[in-house]
Amino acid sequence: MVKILHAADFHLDSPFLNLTPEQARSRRGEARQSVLRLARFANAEHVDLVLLAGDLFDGLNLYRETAETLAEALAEVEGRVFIAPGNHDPYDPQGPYGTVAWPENVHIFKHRTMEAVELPELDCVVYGAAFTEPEEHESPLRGFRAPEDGRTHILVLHGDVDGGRRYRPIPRGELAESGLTYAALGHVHRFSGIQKLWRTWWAYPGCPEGRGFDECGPHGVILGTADPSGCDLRFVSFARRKYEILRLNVTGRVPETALLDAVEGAGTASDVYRVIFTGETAAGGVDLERVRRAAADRFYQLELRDETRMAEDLWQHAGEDSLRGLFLKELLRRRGQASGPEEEQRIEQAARFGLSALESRDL
Ligand SMILES: [Mn+2]
Repeated sequence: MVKILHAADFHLDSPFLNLTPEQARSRRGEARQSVLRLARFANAEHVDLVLLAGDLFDGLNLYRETAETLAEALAEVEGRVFIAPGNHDPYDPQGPYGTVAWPENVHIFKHRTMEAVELPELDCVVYGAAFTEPEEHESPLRGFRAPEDGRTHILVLHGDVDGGRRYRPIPRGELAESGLTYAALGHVHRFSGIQKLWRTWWAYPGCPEGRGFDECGPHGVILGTADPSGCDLRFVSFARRKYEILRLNVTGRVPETALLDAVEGAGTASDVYRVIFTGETAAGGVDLERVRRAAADRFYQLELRDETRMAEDLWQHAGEDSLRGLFLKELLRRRGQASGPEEEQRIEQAARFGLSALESRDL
């Protein structure tokens, strides 16, 4: 039985979206730290093999210290480490995989064709291949078949199970016929679930940290055991910060109270939140600055959006014999002829600005 930890798509030195430049810099530092955290976690779990399925670096023009930090962190791993470079960090003799002094326990796959590393002490063979260019159109699994010899056969590979041809297509049929015990894949940024095709288990762990609102929810790594008779694997949440999008209907509620109630006890201080207010509000809409003052310290970063509609009863003043009535009547007419939701939204905005202006003049 082999104990494994499978991770991928660190994308170290990513630009990080939706953060201030200082926060982005600090997050790049955290990302490097998280590799050290991963190494220590592997040791605490007595892992034999750490399988890193590519895109560890976001690009090859990375900060040199990032690759060195990764090498130092991986040197702490008591088990063996296997790296299969991906489309963002293809193997290049002049690049970080070729030039940094990687510790002895780290094996980096360097070729686009399949290579096998035998580990007799574990009764195990680890296979892998690298991207050597930003695109690879061939599957190294074509015609591949691991022998049925009572050993555990593990693959580490960056590629695309259900995608197009550009980033190394991995046909499901080839996985099913591979005879592999486990295929530790990388490329897809969201945990795939632990999958099985015929006798071969496979999974994408996703990236261990979300990097933007397109990578919301839990992120982590895969931990467990592999054995010729099967695998016992589970997802372990590992992200230090989560990205979340919260839609909050504030009809009849004070927006900052609604927000504080919604996250009460949720431990959001490390998380990046986008809060979208919906529902109906008074003419002025949501006072986002006031919400920010009341709630910003509950989050690492808080982004606020007002997508509320003006309360329907405000439009009822459209019948009045007053400047406000005439103004609303004209906007109602235009709203009736609006070409789509975008124009309706603009008319809504116009009504809000107009009404606040008129109200403050006390007509
Ligand atoms: Mn990729």
